[in-house]
Amino acid sequence: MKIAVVCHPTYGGSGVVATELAQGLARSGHEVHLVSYERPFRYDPLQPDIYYHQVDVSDYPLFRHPPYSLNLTNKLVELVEERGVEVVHSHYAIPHAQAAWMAREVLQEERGLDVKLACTLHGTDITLVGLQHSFFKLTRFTIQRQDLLTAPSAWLACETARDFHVDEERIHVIPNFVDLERFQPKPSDDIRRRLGAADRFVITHVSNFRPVKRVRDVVSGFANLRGGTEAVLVLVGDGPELDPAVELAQELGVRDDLRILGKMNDLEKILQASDLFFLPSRAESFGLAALEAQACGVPVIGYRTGGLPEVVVDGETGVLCPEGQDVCLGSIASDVLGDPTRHAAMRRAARRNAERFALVPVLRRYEEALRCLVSGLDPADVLRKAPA
Ligand code: GMT
Repeated sequence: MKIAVVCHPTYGGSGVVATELAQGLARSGHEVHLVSYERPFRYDPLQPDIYYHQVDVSDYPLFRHPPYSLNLTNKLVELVEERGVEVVHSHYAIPHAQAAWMAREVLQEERGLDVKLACTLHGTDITLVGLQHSFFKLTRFTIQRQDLLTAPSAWLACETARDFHVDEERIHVIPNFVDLERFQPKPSDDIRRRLGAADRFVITHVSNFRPVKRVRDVVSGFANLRGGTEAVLVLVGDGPELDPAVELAQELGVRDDLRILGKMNDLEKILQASDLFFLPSRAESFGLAALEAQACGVPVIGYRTGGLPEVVVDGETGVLCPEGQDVCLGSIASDVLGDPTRHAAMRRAARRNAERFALVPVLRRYEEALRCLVSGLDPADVLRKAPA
């Protein structure tokens, strides 16, 4: 197949899933065109058979806001006309589902070509941004017109069906996936030493530090560790909530226990050195970071919201507290870390749980669904049969 995969290049789960899927499809022999306005951060330019197309964003002085969606649409039209792309797979609806739909209109009208459209909804495109009045109607219209819609969790599929009036049967749940070779438990005394935690526990949070991640709860939860639990809090990633989180750490007297590492490519090294992972988001459609942590044998402490209960088995591979109860995050973390037998059992269960989301089987589900589209068949038939 000839597939265009469109994504945001920024530090975040949708870009990771899109890039790793594009690379996997290319390894399976498909011609894949990865399209974005910057090189996605997990993209490996040395991999053969994958073509990266950077969309030129018009900077004419008349435009205070460059019309990126139009440049992207034009690029997709070109890819179909010149490279014979058969299916456009958008990751994160806004503005990709709109651009793909416009490109198809142009191609049908001008050339009589029928490119297929697939869209993977990722989270805030549905739960936050797409619901904004200024986006809602166009988002609803264009997602309703995709030939294939997928969501990483049953929870997000349900939210989409309810808020965007899409028949829930039409939204197929294909979970996020993890490279179990890269993300695996490994002894990491050296990294622990470098974190100043040779004889302390390591609690880690990874995100793009946006309000939905509730990073202040990560810090207050950490500050609520009960007496005797000696730990450092490692923060990986960057975004608007980082500074307020550091200020809160200062106020709560735990600033010296923070290790602020910024954005990292070799995230697995930090996860392998971690004892617990904190992810108390307001609503996480899936929580790819929680999956990568579990693959490294790191139990997850978070809130029982969104799709996280589909990824973390409460009480076995981590603990999910009632939403907003940051005190619970700290006390549960102290309980787990204070009980080496329970902690070791959770570590093993976390790895086993992550094995349900291995890269290759998930990749095959996407591949079969896209193949159906291109052959004019209904992807629902193969997706219904495939294992959950
Ligand atoms: O940051 C991104 O790339 C998108 C982001 C979002 O804001 O929607 O992440 C989402 O997509 C990931 C991959 O499917 C999921 O694992 C994350 O849970 C999800 N984030 C949220 O729902 C907040």
